[in-house]
Amino acid sequence: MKQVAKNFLWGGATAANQFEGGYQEGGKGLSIADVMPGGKDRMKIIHDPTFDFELHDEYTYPNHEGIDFYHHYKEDIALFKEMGFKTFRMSIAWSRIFPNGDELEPNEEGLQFYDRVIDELVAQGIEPLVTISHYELPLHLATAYGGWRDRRLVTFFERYSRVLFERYQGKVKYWLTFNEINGAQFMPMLSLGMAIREGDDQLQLTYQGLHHQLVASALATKAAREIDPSMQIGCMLIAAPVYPYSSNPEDIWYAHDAERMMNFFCGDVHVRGEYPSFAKRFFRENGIELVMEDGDLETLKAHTVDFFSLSYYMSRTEKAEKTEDEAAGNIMSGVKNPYLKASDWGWEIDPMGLRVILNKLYERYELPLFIVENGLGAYDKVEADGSVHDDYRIEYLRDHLKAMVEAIEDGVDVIGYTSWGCIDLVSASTGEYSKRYGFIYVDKHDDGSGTLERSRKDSFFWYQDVIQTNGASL
Ligand code: BGP
Repeated sequence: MKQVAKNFLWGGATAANQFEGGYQEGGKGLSIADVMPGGKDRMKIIHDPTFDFELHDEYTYPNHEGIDFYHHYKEDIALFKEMGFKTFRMSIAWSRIFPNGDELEPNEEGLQFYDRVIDELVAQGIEPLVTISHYELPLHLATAYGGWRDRRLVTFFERYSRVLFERYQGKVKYWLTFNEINGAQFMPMLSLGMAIREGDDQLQLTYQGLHHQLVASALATKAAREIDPSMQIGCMLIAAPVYPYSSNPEDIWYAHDAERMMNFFCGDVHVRGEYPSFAKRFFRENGIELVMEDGDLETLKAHTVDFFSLSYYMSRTEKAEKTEDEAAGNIMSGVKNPYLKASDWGWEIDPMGLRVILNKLYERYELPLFIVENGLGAYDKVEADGSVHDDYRIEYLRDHLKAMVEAIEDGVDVIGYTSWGCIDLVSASTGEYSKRYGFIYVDKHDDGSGTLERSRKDSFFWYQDVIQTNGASL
């Protein structure tokens, strides 16, 4: 039986804005996630760069309550422990620590909440894996500064990161700077907190904003090394192989170009410390001129990441000449792949794609890889006795974990796996509760009803077994 390394980091992943709730407790300010409505307009708004970042009476806001981890954290961590988690990926809500984002001093009450959570994890022997920014920019930075278009956010982010590193040194070893940083290329509004106004050059501003984030990430990495050199800082990208639809050389080139723009554009800056040549050509041909400060290029070069983390949900298939027949993807879409089935939300299921992209990333970067998101969003049915028979989720996860094990056999250094939404939470793209990923069911529904009671799905026991046998039971 194939197993993974003894110290492999099995666990689950979450993001503050999608599960904490308590959106105005403990002095927290509003974040951009707090103005994302639930319901059918969510997806439209995420892709609408002209969004106004305001609360509207006609909408509901599921992120305000999430699943109330804010008050249930002890119970939830106990369940993670019961499953055998070695690690737990969480994010810190920037607006709990700096309610407006631009203050000089942090909000002590916000820090105390994370003290409690992190201390509880450490007490339970679970290694915290912390994302510093996961689609939850303080709202004030979006409305008063225009989000990451403004260079001053680099300083605010660095200040915020330093506060976290100082507070949690000795307790948190693994850090991720920006969740899915390459998401900026597909949905600048959510990733960069940046609305596009009349007269704006969207492409220029997107890559300028991304440059600011990349510099901010490098400066945070520098800060971590100054404060506690044993910290491990990772980048985090949405990763996917991009397949050519056919053997037509035009399709092959198109897919190759799309693949490197998606995976290696930010990856190269994070790992190699420089913009790749294809990025420079892209800038040239699209009239993009990055405004840099003296020392930016040196900063990027000097403070590269220790490991590479990724989310993987699906592969992408591209053809040079597109038909109407498009697949609905996770923030990026290609054409439908005739060999793949899709989830209820149209996300194509492709375990082999995980093996492919892990190999590609490792061959290029030779850094430890950490899969920090993967999973199946599905409708669950609760039986009369309270059980949830989620064999579809087990099948998805088993197939992906098997592909991961194959990649490890190929020689890829994968150090951990945290399944996305290990406890049911609010979907980022649809704002639904009913798009569930968890091993733990939470009684909370799209109309806002529910007791918030937690219960174990079949997948809970399955994953417990996988962890206990260190992958041998797969
Ligand atoms: C990733 C995000 C997560 C998460 C996940 C699943 O892109 O980092 O925040 O939500 O996708 O997506 P969704 O919630 O839209 O199903």
